[in-house]
Amino acid sequence: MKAKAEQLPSKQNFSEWYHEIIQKAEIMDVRYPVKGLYVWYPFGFKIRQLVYSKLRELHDRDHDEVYFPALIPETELGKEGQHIKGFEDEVYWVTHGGLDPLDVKLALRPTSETAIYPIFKLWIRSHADLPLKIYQIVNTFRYETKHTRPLIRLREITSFKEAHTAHKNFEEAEEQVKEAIKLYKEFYDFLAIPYMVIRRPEWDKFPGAAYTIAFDTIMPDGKTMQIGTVHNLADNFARTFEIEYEDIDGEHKFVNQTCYGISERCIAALLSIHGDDLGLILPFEVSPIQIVIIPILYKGKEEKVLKASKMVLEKLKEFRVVLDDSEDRPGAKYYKWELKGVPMRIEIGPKEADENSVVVSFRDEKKKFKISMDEINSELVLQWAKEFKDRIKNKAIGWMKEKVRYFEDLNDLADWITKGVGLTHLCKNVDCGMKVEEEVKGNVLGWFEELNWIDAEIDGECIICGGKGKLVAIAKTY
Ligand code: P5A
Repeated sequence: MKAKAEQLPSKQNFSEWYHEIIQKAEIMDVRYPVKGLYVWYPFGFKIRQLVYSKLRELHDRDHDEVYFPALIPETELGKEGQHIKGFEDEVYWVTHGGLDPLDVKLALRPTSETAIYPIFKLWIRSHADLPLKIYQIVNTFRYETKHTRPLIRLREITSFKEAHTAHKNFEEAEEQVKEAIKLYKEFYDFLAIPYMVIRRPEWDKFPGAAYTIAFDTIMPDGKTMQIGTVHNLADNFARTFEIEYEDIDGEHKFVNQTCYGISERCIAALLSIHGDDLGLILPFEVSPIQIVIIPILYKGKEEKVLKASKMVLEKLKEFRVVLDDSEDRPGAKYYKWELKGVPMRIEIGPKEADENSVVVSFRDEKKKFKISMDEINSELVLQWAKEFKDRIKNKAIGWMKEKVRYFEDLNDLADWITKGVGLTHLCKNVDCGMKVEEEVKGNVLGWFEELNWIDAEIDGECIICGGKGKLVAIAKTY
């Protein structure tokens, strides 16, 4: 299982860098013999576990976790017209049980609306059953025809977190959309990943939704990646699946629903945005190893240095700490743990052992500093962890700001989106949207819901018709 310790390609060649880091840092084994399916290595799986336990914690505040089956009868999957139209090209079908053809074909879930909502019909009787908020973290299957890539475009999405909610009316569903956006913001802030919150245009919303709001981030090559979506389904699915409740006044009404999802693309973004030419850079909270202690061993002084190292290990045992007392040279040890993204390193040589001190450095900085061993405690480590996250977040925002530019000229916009994200103003007319996509050969991500780190005017003239427009992002996308 040992990955080769050769140098990584520079992150400037992002595609190669990504391909290599996924394997060298032992995130995924890409040798599984089915296209678009990959194997999680133990190290990658630990990152997944840490990231997803945060996602669970956030949902557990006011959602219940459930599990629905992976197989969906064709009769249910096909019920909602828009939904099936959106997914029919992507569904894997189970047609046989052994040698017997099945009476009703079964779809491997591409997402679970049509598995869950027939059961919502049974669970929801009265207004007292609402709101209903559930989620599951499961695998889903999509027969993707665009270029597949580990964590980014999968045919088996192994970590599909999908939440589904039902409410009394459209307004309450709309409130839930806002809640879900808040939840996703908290999640991505936790990972120090900058995002844009964008309302998708009509032609790019989730099949069956009234509207879709997406989280997009910018990858190192300037292309954007959708790292989560929140959909207001209104009563579209409720009408199809007859999900009704009895209101206080005895009247029967359809529920209004929302759903929102995040996949392991959140991990792809985490690795890609923070990593550098030396390897991964992981925030303290989601790093399988948070601190590495490296004893610098000289002949005759080993015992003292190891004793001091073990003392530090003991002091920090509440964290995920490794004392690397292997035979490797210090340089090889630095290389190994840098590649794995370990945020903090503590070195102890004979001099430090004598002085009762240690040398501390962080994965994102070149500088080292000395500190007395007595000063090290968990409060200080957590303070360092917070400062570390602030630094990598600010660095990511600073970098992304440079990748976003405003344009009033179509040719300039077309040139730029081969390198980054273009901003311009666009009206809501579908023809204008189609025209701009055609002219610049990119995607209209949609209209900004909020600007956070983006510096531009919300209102302006539509770049196509000159009418009243709002700020949009246009980009090449993953
Ligand atoms: C919301 C949850 C849904 O499926 N149903 C339940 C809704 N939305 S979605 O936009 O189609 O998908 C949610 C997010 O999943 C990621 N994603 C993928 N990740 C990896 N490989 C894929 N093939 C893939 N397809 C979608 C996107 O981040 C998307 O926003």
